[in-house]
Order: sequence, then structure tokens, then C-alpha cells
Amino acid sequence: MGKEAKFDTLDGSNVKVGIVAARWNDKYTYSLVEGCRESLVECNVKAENITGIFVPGAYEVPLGAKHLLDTTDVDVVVAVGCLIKGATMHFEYICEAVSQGIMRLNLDYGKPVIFGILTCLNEEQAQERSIGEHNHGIGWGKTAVEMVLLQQKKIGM
Ligand code: DLZ
Repeated sequence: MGKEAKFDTLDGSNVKVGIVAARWNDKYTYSLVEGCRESLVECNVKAENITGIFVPGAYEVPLGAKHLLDTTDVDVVVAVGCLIKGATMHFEYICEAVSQGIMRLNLDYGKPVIFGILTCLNEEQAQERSIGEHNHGIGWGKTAVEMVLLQQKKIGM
């Protein structure tokens, strides 16, 4: 038993993945993208089947994901950003808008859009979750492949 999801071996050799990442807090988002890419490679996703774009901040991530869904043949998008709480209400508004936007894309498109957005209270939390062995991007990459295989009915309980 554990808190985090465990993953079986996943065959992503026929899976096409889009990654959209925010440049705000790039020290963390670039590392999250790296972790995601590494886990995709581990799942046999081909390098030519990974399309990546950057957008300015987390608020732009849902529209960036929509752009990938509209203009490419990706099966899944991993939406990456890192929000860190500041002194004003900006954090709360952006967190709410981004999470609603990403869920809307999932249901509107019927394709998985993975919630790769860290919502941190401080830099320390962002660092812990993005750099080193607890890089959450690793799990997001595996989640992306699993959700596509589920849709393709290649896995089940
Ligand atoms: C404005 C803003 C603030 C205060 N904080 C963050 C953050 O922690 N992480 C992030 O990705 N983006 C932040 N932004 C920028 C917004 O996401 C957005 O890019 C701008 O408001 C322009 O729409």
C-alpha cells in the first residue's frame, strides 16, 4: 500500500504525446519536463512522437494544450506548470482557472490532458516536487501513457 500511484510496465511505442509547459518558474518546469520525457522514453515512446511547446505562464497552459489537440495528432497532452503562492490573490485565481481549464479539455476532447501543475505554498515545496528523485514529471509521463492505453483498450483490470 502506498500514497502514490504505482505503474505496471507500459508499452507506449504507438503513443503520441504533446507536452505544453510554462516558462514561469522555469527552474522547476524545465526539470518537470525532463522527468516527464525520461519516463516517456522508459515506456518506449518514440522521440519523434513527442511534441513540446512552451507558453509564458501557467494561465496560458490550457490554451497551449488546446492548440496541441487542435493542430497535431497527439493522443494525450501533459500540461506542465509551477504556481508558487505570493503575497496577493493571483495564485488562487490562476490555480482555479488552470485546473478548471485542464479538466474541461479532458471532457470536451475525450482525450487525456494530464494535470502537471504544481500548486506550491513556497519555493521549497516546488523544489522537492520537481528536482531529484521526487520529480513529479516522471509520474505524469507514465500517467499519460497509461491513459492512452486505457482508451485504446490495451489495458484494463
Ligand atoms: C502572474 C503570475 C504569477 C503571480 N505567478 C505565477 C506562477 O507562480 N506560475 C506561473 O506559471 N505563472 C505565474 N504568473 C503568470 C500567469 O500564469 C500568466 O502568464 C500571466 O498572468 C499572463 O496571462
